[in-house]
Amino acid sequence: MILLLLSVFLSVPSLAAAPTAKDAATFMTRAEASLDELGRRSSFSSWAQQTDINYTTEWLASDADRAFAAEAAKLAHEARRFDRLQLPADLKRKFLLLKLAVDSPSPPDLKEQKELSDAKVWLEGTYGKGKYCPTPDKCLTLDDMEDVLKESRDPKTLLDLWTGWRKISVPMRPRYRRFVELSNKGARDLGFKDTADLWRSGYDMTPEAFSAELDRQWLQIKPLYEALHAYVRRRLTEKYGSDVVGPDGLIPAHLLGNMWGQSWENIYDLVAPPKSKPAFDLTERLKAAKLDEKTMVQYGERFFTSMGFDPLPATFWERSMLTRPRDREVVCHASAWDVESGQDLRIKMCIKINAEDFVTIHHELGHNFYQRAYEKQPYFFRGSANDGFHEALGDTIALAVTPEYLKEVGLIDSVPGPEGDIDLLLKMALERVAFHPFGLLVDQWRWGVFSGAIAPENYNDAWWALVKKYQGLKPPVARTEADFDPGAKYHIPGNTPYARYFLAQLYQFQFYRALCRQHGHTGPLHRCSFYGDKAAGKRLGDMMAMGSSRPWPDALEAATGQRRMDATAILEYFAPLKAWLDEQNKGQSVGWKAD
Ligand code: X8Z
Ligand code: ZN
Repeated sequence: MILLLLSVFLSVPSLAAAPTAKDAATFMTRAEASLDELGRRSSFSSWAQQTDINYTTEWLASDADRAFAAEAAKLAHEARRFDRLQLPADLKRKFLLLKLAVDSPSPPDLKEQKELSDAKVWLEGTYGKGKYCPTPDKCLTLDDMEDVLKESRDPKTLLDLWTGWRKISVPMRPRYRRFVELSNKGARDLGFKDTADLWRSGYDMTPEAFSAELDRQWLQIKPLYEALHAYVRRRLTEKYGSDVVGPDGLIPAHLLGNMWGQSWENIYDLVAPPKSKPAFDLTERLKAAKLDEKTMVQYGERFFTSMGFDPLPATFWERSMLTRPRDREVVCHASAWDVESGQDLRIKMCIKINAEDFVTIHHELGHNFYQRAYEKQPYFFRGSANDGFHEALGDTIALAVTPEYLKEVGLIDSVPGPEGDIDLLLKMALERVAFHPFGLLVDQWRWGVFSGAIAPENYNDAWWALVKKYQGLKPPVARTEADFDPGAKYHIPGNTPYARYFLAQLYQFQFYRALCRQHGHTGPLHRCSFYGDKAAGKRLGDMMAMGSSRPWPDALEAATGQRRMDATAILEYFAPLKAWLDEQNKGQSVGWKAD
């Protein structure tokens, strides 16, 4: 009798408070529809703001950002009632992705939500508008300065630009500090320890395991980086004199041809193997071929279409921003957009005709082709397996931009023989191996900032301690806490997580090696191109179409047969260079004083 009563009681819907898996699925359908709609508005507003920074577009972008973030937080709260249910794996995954939907989550208070979105938009806009004015009538944009950094070998000029650019971030400090507080409030409200805990929760393992995994990978690559660092340090000392590099072994950060010392390919001429005669200079070849910004992008597109991907839509060419407009302020830092779920793909870039931007174009198009590949997935699965996959895709293609490929498409006349291998590998190492420690340290800093391990009073010191530890670089002049040097790197004011680029460095070589093996390439790995290989395209495309529907090891396996992140592909690629560097470094000190 009691049992009977109980079952009658439980079957009355209004009293049966416990939700079912079906309720959870219905809730999720509504949540996806709502975020899809608000996300679209936010993307359009953000595009308008980043391609024309002014009071009105900033207002609109902030408003749409707040609306999206507030809705995501509200839904994540409501979703808690399904926490204890046994749900099918894909639905469970969507609930996790809902909690991770916003990188700087909304605090509960409306006023603070607005303050957070305003701070975000202001920080990014301040970076975008940033200029250094050496004289009152002459102001330089970042891209103006980058042109000089690439070419100039005058330490005074380099130092002036290096310090000049870092003036733009000084006013960011108080607002960044407040941004961190508000974002952490939002993260805690969702049940995370802080924003760093949230950021590290998107990798199908615990945040602690994720950090440990990155450290492990770095240890594998570190000897290669240190060999490159020691070699470059010696050559820079030869060029600039023995007082340039002190007894600590650290390289001054302004001499590396890049504003952040994150990649060093622009000083290739200074460090090229002594007797080598490089077969070609891609920048010079691109200029000689009279390429303009659009044709540069078309070369990139053609690589993808040769592998069987559909051409970019006509709207890509109509709506992308390929050059810096003269009549308005914009955020020039390159990005790829999917404002309308795979239908309206665009890039935003201030393209220069040079080798560095040729690679960046492939990088950005990788994002676009990825976005289109997963467009049919439900809202929460329209993403990559983890954020490192998105960053790796275009870089994988750029690895296949070999001399053999460049000859095939008519950009160079002859392919250097095996005697050119070290030159080619050194160039590539300056571009990619030099990047590893930077890829790691940016979020080491941010995780510390969000967790409170790095106090606001130490923002700058902590940054330079990490640069020293990982990159073995030092600021060319004394820095103080009146500076805010992290803010002079886009991803800090732009609030873009950075560990993704470190992951991408590993994944791209794993993808590349797997595609080369499938392609039947024998010979040294760095001479492999899969231009025109539709089977390689299908292999990548199948993985891309999975979106974020499966844990990342499943996606990695689909593309490579491997389920783990693995540095052996990079080490294999650079093995001949490592042997050469070790030979060059014989009898020289390698590494630097840690403190
Ligand atoms: O920010 C980017 C891309 C856009 S996702 C241009 N990259 C990082 C950087 O510039 O710092 C690509 C390499 C690393
Ligand atoms: Zn990217």
